[in-house]
Amino acid sequence: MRKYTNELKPNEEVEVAGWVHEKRIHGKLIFLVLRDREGFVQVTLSKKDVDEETFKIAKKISKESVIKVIGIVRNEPKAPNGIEIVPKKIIVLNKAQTPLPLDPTEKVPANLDTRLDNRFMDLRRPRISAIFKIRSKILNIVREFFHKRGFIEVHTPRIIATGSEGGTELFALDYFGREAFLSQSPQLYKQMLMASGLDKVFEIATYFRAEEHNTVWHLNEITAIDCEVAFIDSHEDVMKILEELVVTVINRLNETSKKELSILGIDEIYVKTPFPRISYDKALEILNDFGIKLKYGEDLTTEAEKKLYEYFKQEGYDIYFIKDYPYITRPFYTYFEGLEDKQPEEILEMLKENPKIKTRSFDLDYKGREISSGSQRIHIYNALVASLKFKGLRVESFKYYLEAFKYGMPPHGGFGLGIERFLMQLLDLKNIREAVLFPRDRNRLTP
Ligand code: AMO
Repeated sequence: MRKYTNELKPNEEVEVAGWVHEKRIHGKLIFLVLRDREGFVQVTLSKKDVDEETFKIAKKISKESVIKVIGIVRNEPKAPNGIEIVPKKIIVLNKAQTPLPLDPTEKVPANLDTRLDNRFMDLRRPRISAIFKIRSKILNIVREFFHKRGFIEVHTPRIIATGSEGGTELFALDYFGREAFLSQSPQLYKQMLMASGLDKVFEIATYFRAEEHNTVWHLNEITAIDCEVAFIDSHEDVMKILEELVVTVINRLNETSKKELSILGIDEIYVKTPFPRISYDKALEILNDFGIKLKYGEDLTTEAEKKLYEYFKQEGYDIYFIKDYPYITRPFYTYFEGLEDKQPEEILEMLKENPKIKTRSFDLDYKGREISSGSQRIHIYNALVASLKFKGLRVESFKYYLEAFKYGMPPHGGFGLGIERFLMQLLDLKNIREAVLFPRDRNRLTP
């Protein structure tokens, strides 16, 4: 049975398999360093211990070739992890060509583009694979978190007929002669499910965003954690779930991913709770004091977000909520006060008079970047129709969605938390592309 390099004990006969990370020849001695998913082990061949054939194989083998080694584990204080394998047999499973496109030992540095072009090879670097082990762990913790609280995991369509987050960010496609789009969010579906009685749902979903931005902070294909909960009193209930989720992820990572975090140079991820909650109005006041003047109703700029982080950092907070945004900065489905028992025309009038009316919405910022947004949603049919009209959207296109609001839709709310942005801030990655195996941005369609 094959063992990983972190499972080896002295004096056992073992079989290990992996890549030739390093090869050093010193006359009658050859050292191979075999690398597998879990680490490294030195394979030591001395002419007097191994047969001629095995010695020849080791001498000839190119770096990054895939090999299987059968041999005895020995204590060796001089070896990197205190043990070595004296091989009985080395089998070359596949020879690597030379020269290599990238150096997995990281002795030769490579820029991000070269690394992403050769991602399969880049991932052989322990520092890089650690990011994805942590990503997998996060998803596990998230699933556990939601299941424990009675949420149901769902999957909503990725091919959709109408967008939810604003018309300019959709990738169009031909769906048997009809216009369709790649989903930019499960928003409309998770809301419709609130009328189904499923009550509390979550989804780990891929979003497609046809955004033109080409920054270290934007992707065109992302994965996010979405949740939706019925029978809430306000957006505060949703913020509480989001805060608990983020804190749980951080605490559990600190407990269970020590090895991967330490490979990335992180001792412990820091989180101070409870997360502060400030209103959009208050954020504008703080920014004003910092000399940043935003027009009321304008979204926070990158510079403004950075300044706000400076403000919270003084108190030791890395993560904080900004809430109660004005209506004009939020999507059409966001709840605001005073919608009960009104005709669509009355609500339209209300919005025209005050388009900056406060909504029950929030963003969660982590070290100066938005990682999640959410809100209580409008659950009243007439109000939703008015809001669609006010935002200049065609009510007809949302007919299938609006139906769910006619026959018993409870008050509800939820959030979307981008995994890549979360991971980027958690691990202090410089570029969001580091947090995706095969990123999709404006220029990158392969690999
Ligand atoms: P929003 O559009 O804010 O909200 O998206 C939710 C979260 O998804 C991530 N995200 C992105 N990450 C990288 N690159 C992008 N281009 C990108 N766009 C979004 C962010 C963001 O916070 N339906 C609402 C959520 C809700 O209210 O439930 C929505 O989609 O982390």
